[in-house]
Amino acid sequence: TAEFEKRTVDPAAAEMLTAAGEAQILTSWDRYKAQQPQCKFGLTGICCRICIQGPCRIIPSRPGQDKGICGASAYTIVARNLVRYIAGGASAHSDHGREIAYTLLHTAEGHAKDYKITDGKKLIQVAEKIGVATEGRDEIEIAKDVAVKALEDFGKYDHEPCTWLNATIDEERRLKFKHTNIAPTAIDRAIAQLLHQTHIGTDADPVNIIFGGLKAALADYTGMSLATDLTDVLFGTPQPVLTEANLGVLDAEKVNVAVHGHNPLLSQMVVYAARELEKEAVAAGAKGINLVGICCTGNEVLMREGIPTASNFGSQELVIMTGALDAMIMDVQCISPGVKDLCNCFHTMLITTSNISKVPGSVHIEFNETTAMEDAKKIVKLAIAQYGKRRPERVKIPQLKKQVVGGFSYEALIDLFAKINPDSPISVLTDAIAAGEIKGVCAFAGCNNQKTIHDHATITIAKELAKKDVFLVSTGCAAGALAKAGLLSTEGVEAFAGPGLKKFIKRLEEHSGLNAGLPLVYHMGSCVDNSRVARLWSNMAKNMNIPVPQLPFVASAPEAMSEKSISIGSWVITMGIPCHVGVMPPLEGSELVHGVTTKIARDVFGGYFIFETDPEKAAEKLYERIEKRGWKLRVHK
Ligand code: NFS
Ligand code: SF4
Repeated sequence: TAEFEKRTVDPAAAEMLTAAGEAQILTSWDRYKAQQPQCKFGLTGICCRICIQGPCRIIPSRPGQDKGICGASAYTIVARNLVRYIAGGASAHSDHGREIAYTLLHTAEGHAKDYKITDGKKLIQVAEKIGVATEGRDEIEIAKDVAVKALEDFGKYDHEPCTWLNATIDEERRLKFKHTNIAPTAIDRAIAQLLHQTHIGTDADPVNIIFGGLKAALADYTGMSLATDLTDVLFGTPQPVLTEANLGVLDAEKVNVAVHGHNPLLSQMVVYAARELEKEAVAAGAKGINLVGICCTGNEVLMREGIPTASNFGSQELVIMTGALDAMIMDVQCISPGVKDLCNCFHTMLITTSNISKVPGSVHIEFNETTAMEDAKKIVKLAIAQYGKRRPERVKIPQLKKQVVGGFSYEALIDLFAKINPDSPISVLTDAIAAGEIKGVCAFAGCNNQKTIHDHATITIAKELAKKDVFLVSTGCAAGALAKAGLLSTEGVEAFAGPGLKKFIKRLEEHSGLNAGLPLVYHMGSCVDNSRVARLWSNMAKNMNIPVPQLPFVASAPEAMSEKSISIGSWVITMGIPCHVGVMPPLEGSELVHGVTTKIARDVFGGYFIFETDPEKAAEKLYERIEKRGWKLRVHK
């Protein structure tokens, strides 16, 4: 298995890769290899295909080829390519948010009978935050107004910044975004404008293009903030929950169903449907239904329902490789079409549910909010029927899984801190930083990327920073990597926390009143839930009476892959947070653009990108940033 050790550090994935190799089944690891060498023009961002005179590829030293046919310079091309990723990411996140907002609206209007307002307290908090009246009003009325406000953020026509943006940032950032003209007034407008701005012959100024990109990135932030808020209203705000992660969560004796994708409107209904159909699974000869999660919709149901995680993005095909998965239910985003090839090798049924997300050869059951429960049941019944087609001799589940303590929404973290300091919960964290017990906070986010060893960088950096007493939180597929490595469990604290961090966590644990120990890293949810992370740093800064850019808080996307990860990283830096990215995005073709993202951004916003592909060095750089900011704070006290 020496060869496979270089592909992943996840032992269960390694076992399945060996099995795939023996069965000559190709996975994304093989396809990555087949793509080598990847084109240098593309890798460095100097291939332009924005108009069909292209592709234009830039060779700076060759006269005539140092510009595109239209005369676009390398810096224009690199900047345009980069920000178009942001447009893609912001579209994906915010469209997901829009669907949640519509469902809340239709729930309030009585057209989506299977949904309800689960967290009325959160609804009131959100209403107050965005200026919707609550006094003496019905939940339903408030919910309707909140939903309308959310939908207005997509297309309102006044010139005020988006409501969810304005309501969640401090005065210092409000002015900063105003002066740099990057506060979006409507999400859709910011994205459309960015596509316009980067059309051939519109904007050639790389700095202006990047600022247009940042506006769309803040639109991304707006979309995900409202998505998190309204999802909590519909399905409940996550509370600490005990579960497990890795392929060992599959159960050979049960109907195994995976929810894969992003939108909890579907996965949450599947959870309810599976509970109701337990008996039918038993009638089909199974011991019940075992629901597992993949990617961010998995994170959504892990956070709220304790559904175990089977894999993150990188190892999604390998869940099917176990031969024990009866159905994979997908909605939107990050579902590799390659899963269908694996399904063809086994009995697994791939069920698509969204009219914008289909895979040839799979079963399509359109999921509608008006018939949500009915649709979810139909889907789960298909999975139960599929169980009978499983070939037991082909079932091979790696017996590997780790305990996970998840469910740390911002509210759950605050509740935890409140056990120690009920008057000012967040002070528990900021006091520990001021005292030097913990050095600061690092938030892990993002994906897996075949350009890196699966899960390796995320785990390495987390361990290094834990050792140095940095408090760690995580979202997305990074949380999946940490979960599978046992870092979202108390086992992780014993093994990797430095003395200060251990003391801090143990103190929380003593007061927690939970019957499970606390984890090393705090799982804050899916990628849209990076809005929870932003809430954490905003309130820390407020409590410490400093602007966010002075806070010893850093972010890291060690295995960034998707357009969404680029849009998130971009708003993270505008908020004043240094953000490490462990994969080189295509911008080395322009020193100027590279400089803007790593240096100019620092001068303007206080946040900036740190590109570092070596995880050990990345950990050092992140720690250095935390140290420097923490030191300044302590000196000025
Ligand atoms: Ni985030 Fe989640 Fe995973 Fe990356 Fe994809 S699932 S929304 S984009 S790959 S972390
Ligand atoms: Fe080439 Fe300009 Fe067209 Fe890009 S926009 S493909 S650089 S001609």
